[in-house]
Amino acid sequence: MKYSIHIFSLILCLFQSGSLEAPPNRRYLLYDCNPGEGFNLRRDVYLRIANLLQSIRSDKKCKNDDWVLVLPPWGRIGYHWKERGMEQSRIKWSTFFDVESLNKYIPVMEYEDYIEEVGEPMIEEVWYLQGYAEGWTSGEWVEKIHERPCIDTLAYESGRDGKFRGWFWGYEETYAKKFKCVSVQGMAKILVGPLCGGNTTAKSVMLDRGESVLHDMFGGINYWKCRRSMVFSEALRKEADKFRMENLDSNDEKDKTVMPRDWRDHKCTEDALGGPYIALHYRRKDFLHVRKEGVPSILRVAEQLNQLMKKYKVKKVFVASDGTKEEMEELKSLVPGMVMYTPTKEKLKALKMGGVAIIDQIICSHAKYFIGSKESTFSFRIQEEREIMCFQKDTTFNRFCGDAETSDCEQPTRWKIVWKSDSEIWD
Ligand SMILES: Nc1nc2c(ncn2[C@@H]2O[C@H](COP(=O)(O)OP(=O)(O)OP(=O)(O)O)[C@@H](O)[C@H]2O)c(=O)[nH]1
Ligand SMILES: *[C@@H]1O[C@H](CO)[C@@H](O)[C@H](O)[C@H]1NC(C)=O
Repeated sequence: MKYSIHIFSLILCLFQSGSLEAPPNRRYLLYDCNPGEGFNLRRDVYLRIANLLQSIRSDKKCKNDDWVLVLPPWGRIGYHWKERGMEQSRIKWSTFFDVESLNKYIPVMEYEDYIEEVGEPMIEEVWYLQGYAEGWTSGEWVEKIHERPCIDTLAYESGRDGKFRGWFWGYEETYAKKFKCVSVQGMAKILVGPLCGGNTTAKSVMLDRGESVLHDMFGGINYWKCRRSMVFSEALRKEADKFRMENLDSNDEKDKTVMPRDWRDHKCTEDALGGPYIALHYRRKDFLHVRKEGVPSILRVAEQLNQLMKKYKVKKVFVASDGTKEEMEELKSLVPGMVMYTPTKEKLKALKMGGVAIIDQIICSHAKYFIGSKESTFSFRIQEEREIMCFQKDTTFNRFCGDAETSDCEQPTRWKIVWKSDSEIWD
């Protein structure tokens, strides 16, 4: 009796450790971005590539293939995630996002599951997306795509074994069998033809510099469907909710921001109210140099925050910022009602830069009134989150004017959600 149980669990074990069975017509789309791109722009590139996958899956030429998107692990991306002494590589998407929710829009998988399914850390082809060496020749913008010689120095090198090595998210064993440069000018959809039998029969293709292609339809139905599927991970939502509850007297029932378990079931039937606080995303650091005119001084911000708190009859203002400790202390001295999310060292290590950024974004997105920073993708993502939760436009698309600007400076524009069906938009 005892024996048979052991043998049984041994067999089970063998089954579980062997590589997972993939359907025979499975094909994998992988992608990455320029290492300099930050977290919030990368979230935008996900939408473009996810919708490319969606187009591939609904294209007749590809109907015999079962394409899946492999999620590029997070790491020390951009200029901001380089914190010393913090382990930040090979971070799974599930650390930040609810992968089950992503899967309700298109099939996705984590990179490590890909390796397991394929049986080795190998990608058949890497296509390095680039522009055209000659630029725009005719002056007229036309969509085009061609295999071309590489313009930049190679980011991938082939070794004596004929394998291409490069940056694969810190997975040093990973290699590619083939590498080429592809000049492209156009929307993501332009890749459907070449990927669907036109130029390759490879089972796995990675598009590097994925940010080179544009949205098929910015703000269209698929843009928003895909955006809504990017639900944050449960752990991060819980942490943010706990903070709202304990520090801002805010919870979803009271604030009318309850979201269904399945994002596909959500509709805007009434406006969200938000918690009894206003929120500010105050982007500083490099913006103090590169976007100087759009960044208001601490003094000016303090004045306006105090006015807004009166106007909205609240005692608290939540501030998310990449400013220094000194800058934030100065602001706090002028705005006593100011609250920030400041994790302990240990917690920061566990959450990583991305987790803290998301928690800040969740708290900002639940405020009664939100003010962002000019041209910050970090602020854009908060505005989208509020659009999705059915906040009124004028509580969401705001920014403070820079000190040298007039007080009627241009405000951010709204990205309107379209709830209609695809065909109605295209007709
Ligand atoms: N926690 C937190 N981090 C922030 C905040 N503002 C900026 N950051 C950090 O700085 C980075 C800057 O934004 P990124 O999204 O990386 O870069 P980006 O896409 O160029 O965004 P912008 O430069 O804001 O347009 C974020 O990823 C965060 O790590 C903030 O309010 N809170
Ligand atoms: C696809 O193949 C055609 C014909 O060989 C070639 O002209 C074109 O540049 C290729 N495109 C891509 C994206 O590889």
